[in-house]
Amino acid sequence: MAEYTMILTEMQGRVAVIRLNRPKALNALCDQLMEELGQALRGYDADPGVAAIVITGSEKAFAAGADIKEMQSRTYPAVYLDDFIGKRWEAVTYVQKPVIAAVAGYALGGGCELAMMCDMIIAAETAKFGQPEINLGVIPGAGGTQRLTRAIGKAKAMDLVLTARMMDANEAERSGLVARIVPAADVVAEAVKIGEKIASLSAPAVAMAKEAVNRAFETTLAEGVKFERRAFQALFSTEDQKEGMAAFAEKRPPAFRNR
Ligand code: CO8
Repeated sequence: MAEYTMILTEMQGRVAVIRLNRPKALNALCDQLMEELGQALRGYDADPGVAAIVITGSEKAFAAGADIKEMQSRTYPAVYLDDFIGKRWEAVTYVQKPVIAAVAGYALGGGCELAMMCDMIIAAETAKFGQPEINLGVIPGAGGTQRLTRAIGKAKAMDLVLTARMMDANEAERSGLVARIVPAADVVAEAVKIGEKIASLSAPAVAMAKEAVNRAFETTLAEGVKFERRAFQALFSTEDQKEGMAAFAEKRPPAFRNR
């Protein structure tokens, strides 16, 4: 197992939990933290013992954004040549297994963007979401203007991005950003429970379901529906489809074998 200094990792059954761990900086997402997160995500995605991944932070902050102190002196040529954001930040979007963000406290700027790159957000009652980059003389740079707008619509996205206003968990749930709200003490347990449910299902079906839903963000309705139909049809080539349907007919729980 790799040595990490800015994240903590543990397995809970077949669910991998990655905890962002820079408490003194409210989990500000510096380059090293993002490198470590990417490495952990790639490792878990390749590990057949892992069915789902949870990313969480601390009670006070999921992440208070990209590391402002690390960014402040950067120049355009430097961020351009380094592909700042691209390489390091998009690792989570390449993961085939479901990734669940368990958010307590602040999810601001790059922290909100990281949560939105995950497949689902479970929020503690204490969660606060925002894109306050405008206060710093910049704009969201890791997909915030795009993913937030698709998730909650133009009216609220403009409100947040132009004014730096934060949204609490209730507003985020009402607006469609968040799947569930739970008491702060339960946020990781709830996300792990979802991961465990996923672990009991057929991995090829889970991966295709995730890919198909994500396709809705990338393409037209007609293309998305066509993609879904092909994926649905392809699943008839799996043993798990035969098992799942036989188990239903025989009134017994299915025993999926991920093939
Ligand atoms: N970067 C660096 N350090 C931070 C950050 C951050 N984003 N957020 C907090 N910290 C540090 C503080 O500087 C402070 O450190 P120190 O004790 O050494 O002074 C420590 O964390 C605790 O913070 P506060 O004392 O400010 O704690 P409060 O409880 O008073 O306030 C807040 C909490 C409201 C969350 C406040 O810290 C805050 O406003 N933070 C900044 C939020 C922000 O602007 N986020 C957006 C950052 S820009 C961004 O994310 C761009 C994304 C672009 C894509 C990604 C590219 C890599």
